[in-house]
Amino acid sequence: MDERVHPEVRRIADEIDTMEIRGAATIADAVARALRTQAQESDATDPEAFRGELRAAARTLYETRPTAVSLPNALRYVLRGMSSTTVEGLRQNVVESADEFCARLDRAQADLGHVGANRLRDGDVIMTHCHSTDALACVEAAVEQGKHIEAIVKETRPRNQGHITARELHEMGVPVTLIVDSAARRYLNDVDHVLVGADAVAADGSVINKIGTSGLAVNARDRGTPIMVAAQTLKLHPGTMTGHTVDIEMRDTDEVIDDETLTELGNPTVKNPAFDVTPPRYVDAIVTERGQFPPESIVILMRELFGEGTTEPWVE
Ligand code: RUB
Repeated sequence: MDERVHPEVRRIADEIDTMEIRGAATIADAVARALRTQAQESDATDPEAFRGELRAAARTLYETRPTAVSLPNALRYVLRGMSSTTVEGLRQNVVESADEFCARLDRAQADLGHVGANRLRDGDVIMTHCHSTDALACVEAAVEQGKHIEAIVKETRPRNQGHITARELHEMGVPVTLIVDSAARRYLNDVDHVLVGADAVAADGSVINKIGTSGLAVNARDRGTPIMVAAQTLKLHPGTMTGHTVDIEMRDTDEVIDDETLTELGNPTVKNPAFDVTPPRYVDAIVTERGQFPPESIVILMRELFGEGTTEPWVE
């Protein structure tokens, strides 16, 4: 562990690792705030030492979870704000960039919510997978417009993030039916939209989201149920424009089964991928704060936002 990294930054990195802080947008917000803390608490005496500390903090945060591109996108946004030639100036740069990033994130989610709400009609039933603040922003905006929305919520094994979704929908006044993941196809006939979030969106329009999203999308397409992905532009993966693939996180097997049961079963191999890739042909619309896009045309927005790729700012 790099000694230059502030204990508060390490604590946030640990909480991302253990998923106390989770979900792509929430992770992005947390890492921007962590860099802010590193800058505020830094006792570096020269600009190069200050920059080195910030890069070390960014690397620690970067190495927590590999799939949500919002994490490196947030680090990039904050670090690229460092333009001053003095320590005090750099500190100010980081604080301002981090604050601006978090404010933009909140605004983008609210704007995206209104775009997504326009796809939902009064009386619609949605089916959700995992817990996505971008997806829930669409439901919240629809409810605020006076629409009655009901939800069928998949529990989302192994970590049951569907429980968080169920609670938050209940708090919005949305009637919830909770189902086990394998019951999704059974209930798709009762559903007007599948509504999910994204950890990353690739240049070809593929959507990387919680494991099980792709199976749900294939089933939904088979039943003719539209699939809507709520993903603010922070989820667009710039590296995929130049052929990089998205790393799918493999998590501990103890999330799936405890050691005692595993032994009883004769120690089978257990695999626990956290995310999967839904090809663009199974997605009807990607809803962003900049409007809604058919997945195949998301690359146009990516070119506009990112231009040509550059090296990551936390690389020395
Ligand atoms: C969370 C997940 C969410 C996306 C989008 O996975 O897959 O659908 O991160 O969330 P995990 P948001 O629980 O493993 O982090 O819309 O809040 O960014």
